[in-house]
Amino acid sequence: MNIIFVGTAGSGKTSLTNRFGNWIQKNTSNKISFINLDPGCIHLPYKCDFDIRGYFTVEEIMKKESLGPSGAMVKGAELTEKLMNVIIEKIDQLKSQYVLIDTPGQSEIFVFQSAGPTICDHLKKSSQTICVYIIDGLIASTGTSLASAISLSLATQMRLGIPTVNVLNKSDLVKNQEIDRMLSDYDYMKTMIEKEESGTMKGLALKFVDAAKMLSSSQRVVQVSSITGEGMSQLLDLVQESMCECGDLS
Ligand SMILES: Nc1nc2c(ncn2[C@@H]2O[C@H](COP(=O)(O)OP(=O)(O)OP(=O)(O)O)[C@@H](O)[C@H]2O)c(=O)[nH]1
Ligand SMILES: [Mg+2]
Repeated sequence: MNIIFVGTAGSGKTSLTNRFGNWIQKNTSNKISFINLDPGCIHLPYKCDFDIRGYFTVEEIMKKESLGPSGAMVKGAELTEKLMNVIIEKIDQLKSQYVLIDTPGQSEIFVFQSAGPTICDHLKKSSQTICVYIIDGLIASTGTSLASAISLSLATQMRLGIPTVNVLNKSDLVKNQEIDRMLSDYDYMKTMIEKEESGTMKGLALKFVDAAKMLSSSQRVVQVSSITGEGMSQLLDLVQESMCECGDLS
């Protein structure tokens, strides 16, 4: 199974890839592998089985092509797509039960350039492939902010065409009962939005939640912390359940 970690810049993709991978290694007998598809990162907490930086880095592209950081990331996505056969072959050779794939800093690079959808399309042909969409707990604490984060997750699912589960990361920093209840019950999230908003904003946020209820691979959002390790077992359950229920979305 391939598990692709996607989320906004700094949401905790790299930390969760590492923590979740280590948790699976310690608590199950399954073989895991780590893949880094972020050419812009400097430090990684895990040892890669495949590292895109072995082929190019954002820094190199910036110098060579006289580009700024975002332009270089876009160029990096194009180069990644060209390497797709190498990446897919490497993943197939690993023969791991869980292949954890870390993606570039800004999620729009992986999701909205063609590299991400193309890679997912090929990965899902050889093995079950799922996206873990990471919501940054620090920027999503009200019903409305959660609804807008969920809208990004839905857009990600639409682009990548694979089952997508939502996690709220950094739970060590954002624990409260309202969030707990909203994440386990979309109807309660709607009740909170009714209280927080009025007019068009309310209507829009409520529609996002309805879409999530209808389309999400799971009716719940698991809370995780890459610092304390909270939620790793629940995340594995969520990933497995969603794969069984959804299969391929195409
Ligand atoms: N408290 C807390 N901090 C976290 C958690 N996960 C990540 N962080 C912190 O958030 C920051 C960003 O984490 P990364 O794992 O690098 O996030 P990322 O999404 O890979 O970042 P980019 O690839 O640069 O977009 C770091 O300072 C992490 O230590 C968490 O669960 N709890
Ligand atoms: Mg990262």
